[in-house]
Amino acid sequence: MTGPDQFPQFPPGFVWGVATASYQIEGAVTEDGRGPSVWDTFSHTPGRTHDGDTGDVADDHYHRYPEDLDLMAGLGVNAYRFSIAWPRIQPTGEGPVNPAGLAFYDRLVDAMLAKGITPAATLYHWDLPQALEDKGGWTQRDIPHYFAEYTAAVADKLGDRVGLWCTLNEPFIVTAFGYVLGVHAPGRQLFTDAFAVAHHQLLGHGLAVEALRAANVTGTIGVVNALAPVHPDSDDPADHVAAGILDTLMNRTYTDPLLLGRYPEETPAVYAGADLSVVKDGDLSTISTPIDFFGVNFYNPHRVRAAAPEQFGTGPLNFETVEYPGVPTTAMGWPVVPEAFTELLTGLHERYGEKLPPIYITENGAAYDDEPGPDGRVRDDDRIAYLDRHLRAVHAAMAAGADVRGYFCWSFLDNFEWAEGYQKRFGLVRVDYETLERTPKASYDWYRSVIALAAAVGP
Ligand code: GBH
Repeated sequence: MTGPDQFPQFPPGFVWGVATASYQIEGAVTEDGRGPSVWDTFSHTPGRTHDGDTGDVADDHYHRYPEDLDLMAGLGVNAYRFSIAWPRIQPTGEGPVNPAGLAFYDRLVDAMLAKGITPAATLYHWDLPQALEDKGGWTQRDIPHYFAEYTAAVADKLGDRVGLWCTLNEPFIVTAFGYVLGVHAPGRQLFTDAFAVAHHQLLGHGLAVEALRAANVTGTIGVVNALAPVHPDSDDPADHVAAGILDTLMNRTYTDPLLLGRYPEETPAVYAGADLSVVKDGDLSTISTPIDFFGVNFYNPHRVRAAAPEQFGTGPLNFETVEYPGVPTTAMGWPVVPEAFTELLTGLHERYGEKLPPIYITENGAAYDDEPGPDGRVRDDDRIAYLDRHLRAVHAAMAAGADVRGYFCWSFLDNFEWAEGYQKRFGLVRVDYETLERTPKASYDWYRSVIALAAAVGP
């Protein structure tokens, strides 16, 4: 593995950051008037998460954020992507704001700014107020309107200090994992309503952009998608068709309406049984309201082949995923294919051309089975190699013309990895879940030297 001294040069002003999300790190779930979210309900339902883990305490970041920001400052990052818990701001998702909830993020943002760290706030990283799920959640058209009201309340308080606003995190994962497969909160297994879940999230994004613009926020505005190239397993045309189905299902059904103002022609077939009447006049122009940046989360590509149609979630999907031959995997079992990151970024450029705003890599990282040595130190060479190779892949895409402005490593701290609980660790900093003690891993030092090197050459 190459050391940071041989690292490719990123342009002056490139943003170096780390990312987290509220329910994964905060804990303090009943404090200062926070209401329950779908993740409280889901994680407290027996059998839903690994070992029954919940976010009740998580990293206790709600109380330990000063220490966390000290560690972040030590890393030298110039931005921090965190998320705001909607049920702290509005315990039932509607109505008057809870001042104590807003005050937490007010303190957090000021503490970041005092350290020269730009706040990058995500408004929705999956913790929907449970009261809104009780009304039907994202299947319902009033949820996007509640989301816009919540956004306006946050913008009113933080609009003068947040540098980057991310409306939604990964709407496809919410649709697929939360409402179709049922492996994430709210744990529903819908069929024909899956498309409504996708559409209403996208509409919520558009209305939130309008609310942020109306509030005259000083920061830039974007949305975050989990994107992945889909590769056919062979040259067989049927495998190419299969790859197209998954590409439409997970990527283009989200990126096309956001950037082109229309759904792909194939969306109704892929979201079989979709009730397209949920798309009302004007929705697509709201959804495609111009944004300032496009957030991309990348973990791994997918390889698929044609398969006999199986009634699965959204409909009869004629594909199955297969393994990448000869490729290492992370502790999640996800294949490590950095070239696909370059392909993804240059592919976005090709498909969307001048409709594509500048890109931020809002998440990229890996889980490994970290074992601390006798000195308590985690020597996570595998994570360093993953990050090294993926940053080089981003650089290669930039050399080929992709307009990437920054990179946020997932994740700053080990945290509650959703259905996988605390077993899977993505952090640059280790968390001991008995003592909640934080210990930087070798990857923390590595990332610090990458950032320091970039700072030494620019601006
Ligand atoms: C992100 O989601 C989330 O934003 C974040 O909260 C989370 O902690 C983090 O990633 C790590 O999981 O079919 O085996 O190839 C990532 C969504 C969905 C991306 C599954 C990778 C590959 C599964 N992921 N996907 S596989």
